Amino acid sequence: MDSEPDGSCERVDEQDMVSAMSVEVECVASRLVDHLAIEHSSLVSSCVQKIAVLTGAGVSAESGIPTFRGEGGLWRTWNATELATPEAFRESPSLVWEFYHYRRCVVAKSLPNASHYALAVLQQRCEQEGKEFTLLTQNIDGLHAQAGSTDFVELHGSLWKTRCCHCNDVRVNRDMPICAALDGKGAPDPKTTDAGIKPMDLPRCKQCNGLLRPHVVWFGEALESRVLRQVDSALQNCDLLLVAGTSALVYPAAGYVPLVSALGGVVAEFNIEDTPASRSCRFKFRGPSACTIPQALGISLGQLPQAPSSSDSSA
Ligand code: BV8
Ligand code: ZN
Repeated sequence: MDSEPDGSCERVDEQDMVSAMSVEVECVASRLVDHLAIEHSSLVSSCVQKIAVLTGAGVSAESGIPTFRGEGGLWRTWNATELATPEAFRESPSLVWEFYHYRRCVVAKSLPNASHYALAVLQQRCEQEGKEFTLLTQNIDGLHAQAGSTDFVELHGSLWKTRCCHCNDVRVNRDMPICAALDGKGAPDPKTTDAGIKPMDLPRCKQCNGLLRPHVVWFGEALESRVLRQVDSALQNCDLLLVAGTSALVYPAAGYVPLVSALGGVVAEFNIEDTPASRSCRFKFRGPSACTIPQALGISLGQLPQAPSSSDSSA
């Protein structure tokens, strides 16, 4: 990174970056640690003043949470895009609550992985260095918060919040099960018969006893205007966008990569394979994100807070 005599340097020194990084990085842990630590610790170089990160289900895959399109993306005979809709909830609130109860059970047993921790460390670093940093996640699992990320934007809501269909009261709810009728329900096996729970026995609002729904954005529903404003301010004049673990197929999030690239920002993609977003990405880090994200950020795993191992959790 050549600096100008006055110390300022041209935004993202094209040639250096391209020549230094025009290799698709295969994530072969040991060999790469040295390589990346040397080569890429400048991914977030002094020229980069405004950083945004967009994450998807792939960053939680190594925490044991099935992605939407990967292995385990099907629940019973349904794929998530069919059940995560207002129509499905209108037709069978019991079935949809079984689906979300199952996901709450899976996530409740999961811990953040190095992807989540490295992004929390990146946020701290950026704040120390006076850089603007915004984490945008499509994930509703809350693992970014558990890893120490703060003020991040949950584009599609949270598994751990409910909203009343009658009075719109929104509140955090970590009760497991969220209501007695769902206890032991939600099994993903296609042979499982739907519980057919009566609406009065499903989660009810403490304010008005109305039917509660998960406080998530379903397909066909708009994102909250507050969230859209936060996205806007994060992506305007964004120097560097890190996009991790997303298939870039669901909008509006899938549009953020080409947008930043079109606005002259640099995009780095972390994924185990190419996606429709890859063509807008200057850097492609291929491999499991719990490996590639810490390396590309020059964060050695030793620096990451270790998720308490199972023996600790019993403490
Ligand atoms: C809306 C919450 C409008 C609920 C979710 C334009 C074109 C086409 C369609 C549309 C369009 N605009 C709108 C649409 C319709 C729709 C849409 O995009 N449909 C798609 C399917 C084509 N969008 C909407 O409906 C949105 N709303 O547009 O409203 C509107 C406006 C005004 C008024 C009324 C309406 C709402 C979209 C949000 C839906 N809710 N989630 C819930 O979770 O239950 S979306 C949900 O699915 C997730 O949040 C996420 O966004 C998406 C899943 O995608 P990913 O997270 O990327 O996961 P996926 O499994 O697909 O991929 C994982 C990736 O990780 C893979 O690439 C894999 O290779 C990689 N990977 C795996 N392991 C690893 C890894 N990478 C690294 N390391 C690993 N270890
Ligand atoms: Zn209510």
